[in-house]
Amino acid sequence: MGATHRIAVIPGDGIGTEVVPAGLRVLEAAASAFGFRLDYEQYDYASADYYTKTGTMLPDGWFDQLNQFDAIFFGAVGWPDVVPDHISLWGSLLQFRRHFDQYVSLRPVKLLPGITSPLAGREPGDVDFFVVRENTEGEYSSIGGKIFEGTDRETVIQETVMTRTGVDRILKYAFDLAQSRPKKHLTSATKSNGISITMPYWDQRVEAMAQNFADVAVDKYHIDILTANFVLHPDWFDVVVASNLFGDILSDLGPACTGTIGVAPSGNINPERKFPSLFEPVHGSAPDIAGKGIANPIGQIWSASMMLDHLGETEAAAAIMTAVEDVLAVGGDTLTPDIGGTATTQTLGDAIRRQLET
Ligand code: GGG
Repeated sequence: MGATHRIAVIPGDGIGTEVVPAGLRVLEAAASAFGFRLDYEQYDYASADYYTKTGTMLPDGWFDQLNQFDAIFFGAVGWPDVVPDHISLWGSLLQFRRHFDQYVSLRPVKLLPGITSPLAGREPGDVDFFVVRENTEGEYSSIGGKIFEGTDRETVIQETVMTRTGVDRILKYAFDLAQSRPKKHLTSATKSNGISITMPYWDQRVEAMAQNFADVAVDKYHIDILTANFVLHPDWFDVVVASNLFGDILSDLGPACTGTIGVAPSGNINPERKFPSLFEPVHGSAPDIAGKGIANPIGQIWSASMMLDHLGETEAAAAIMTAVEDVLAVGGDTLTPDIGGTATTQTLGDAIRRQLET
């Protein structure tokens, strides 16, 4: 038997509770096919149900509890009928990202076989890039305040935070990734004509970092035209690096251009491995389809593959993606409605698990 990996499982809210079991069944199949062990512990916190019971999203001691694990396998958070979104997000996922210093959000964007892109004429291979999102600072800051509340002069302010350490380390990660890929092409997103202090600072740090990567071609775009080019020319991109907010937006738009956000995975990564990294689909809890059993499990299963890759189980990680692509290429009855079928979450998840076992 190979290594044992300790995994904290947090399904969270809505379709998170439906796609996580599908991801776990695939992980189990990968572990037995490739001879390693997964020790899971499942937690009910970081959810609206937990908030209703306790008045808080996380228990005291969550940091020490989760810090014992090699990785965290997360579903989705958010149930606005019960907890305002900013409270559920700041009370859970953003705490994990900050306290475990998961400063890289790595989000692959790839057109998979059997999925029709809404962009005419695109084939698998045409769209295959990464969004690297800064994950611990930037526009997601809690610095600000409200004055003159309830009057005509009511004023709200929220600051963007960019530190040299924070900007340089995400740029270094993105440049390293670009250098490791055949195209060696990095695109940086800002809005440095309108946001006149933090964004030009990001641009300056890109220029400084580029000096260390002479073989990486660098493009800088303003976010507005960049989003247009995601739709018009997704084949232009290789590694796209952006601040917390812009990276979040780009990593929903990218997968939408490849047919569905339902397949999109992400890793919230602490590259130094000082703390556990967290793997979750890009999609949220999707209250509109939650409870119907029709959510696409591929974003969660692809996140499982990224988690195994991070844990050094590279063959198992690759085999999961081959199984996903094989099932999608056959198509038909096993696909969920978002990709043109009528199948349930469990049917598609089980088809991928069976493919992995063959
Ligand atoms: N699985 C992703 C998820 O639960 N997303 C909820 C959300 O609102 N995320 C915002 C963010 O990633 O910054």
